[in-house]
Amino acid sequence: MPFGEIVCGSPGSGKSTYCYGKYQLFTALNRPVAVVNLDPANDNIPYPCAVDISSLITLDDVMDEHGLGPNGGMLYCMEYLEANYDWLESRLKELGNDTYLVFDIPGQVELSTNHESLKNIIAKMGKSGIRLAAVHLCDAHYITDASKYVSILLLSLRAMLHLELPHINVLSKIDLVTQYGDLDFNLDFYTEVQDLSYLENALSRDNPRYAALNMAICSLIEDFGLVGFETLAVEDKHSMLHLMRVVDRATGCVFVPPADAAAPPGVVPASGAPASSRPNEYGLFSSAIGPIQGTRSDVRDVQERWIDAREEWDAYERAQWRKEGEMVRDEAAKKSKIRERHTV
Ligand SMILES: Nc1nc2c(ncn2[C@@H]2O[C@H](COP(=O)(O)OP(=O)(O)OP(=O)(O)O)[C@@H](O)[C@H]2O)c(=O)[nH]1
Ligand SMILES: [Mg+2]
Repeated sequence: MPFGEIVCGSPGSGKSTYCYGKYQLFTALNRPVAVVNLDPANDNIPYPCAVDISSLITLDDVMDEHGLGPNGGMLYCMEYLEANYDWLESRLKELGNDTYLVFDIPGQVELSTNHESLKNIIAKMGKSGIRLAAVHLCDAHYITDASKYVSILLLSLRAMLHLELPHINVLSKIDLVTQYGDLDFNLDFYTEVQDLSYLENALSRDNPRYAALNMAICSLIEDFGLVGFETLAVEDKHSMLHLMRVVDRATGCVFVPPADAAAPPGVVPASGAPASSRPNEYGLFSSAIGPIQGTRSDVRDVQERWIDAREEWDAYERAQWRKEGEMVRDEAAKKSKIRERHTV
């Protein structure tokens, strides 16, 4: 049964970059992965694209032919894809059952909040046995302003209610959050979405006219307790690994490598038994079983890494990379010396 994720979110929230990061991470872990581009406006696709909507329909053609602007054209493309779902289905089938599918979705928020086509396409994929989760990216800089934070809470809730998938909201580009000013609270306040009444002061300060309305929205969101956030810094492998575990758990995906799979670089096999009959040791990072542990699995860790002690961590990581680089260089020099000795 194929598993996968729908990567949605507002324009520029980091969807395509995350899809590429996921592709690189899975490739490093020897997990078969394919990225499907469903954004007909994606001109510079950063990742190797297994299926591209542009081979079915392009935004430029739609705009020329039907006299539509870019937004209307985008909706038309999604409706066209829905009407021609067979095209997508046959391409997904070619990728096989074991390939993890990552769908890069256009940034128009109506696609994930009120337009029907994406939802219908997802329902059709569900019927063909694909188990999907929605990963909804919101730019983390919105949490630096209380009223903008309220709007991403609402947007996330709308996307959850509309898409009806296991849903993970993510504050993306968390590494940049300090550039937009100080946070009124610790990061866990924003990710756990509890005690929103504390926002009252900030809301009255930033947007006094609608403070009461904003507070009413907050209490509604709090009452239902559906919205929460993970965090993401796409260049940070710990952050990517943590999010991968969260998504795997949401879809129920447990990755077991095939018996003849090579271990990812640096992994030492513990026994001679075939991988399929051992505990999932190569896929430790990939397992949806057990509590989610590891670096950056605690939001206080993320707070320390990107907000409280960012510079110290940057310096530490630079030193680690330098050390790793030196080790690789020494290893390569040793190998070339041995080769030279053998050739003499
Ligand atoms: N610092 C930082 N920059 C990021 C991160 N993720 C994405 N970006 C940058 O954000 C910008 C937008 O990223 P995209 O991946 O194109 O965003 P998108 O959501 O696909 O945009 P649209 O397809 O236009 O909706 C790019 O310049 C990325 O390099 C991140 O985790 N950290
Ligand atoms: Mg994109």
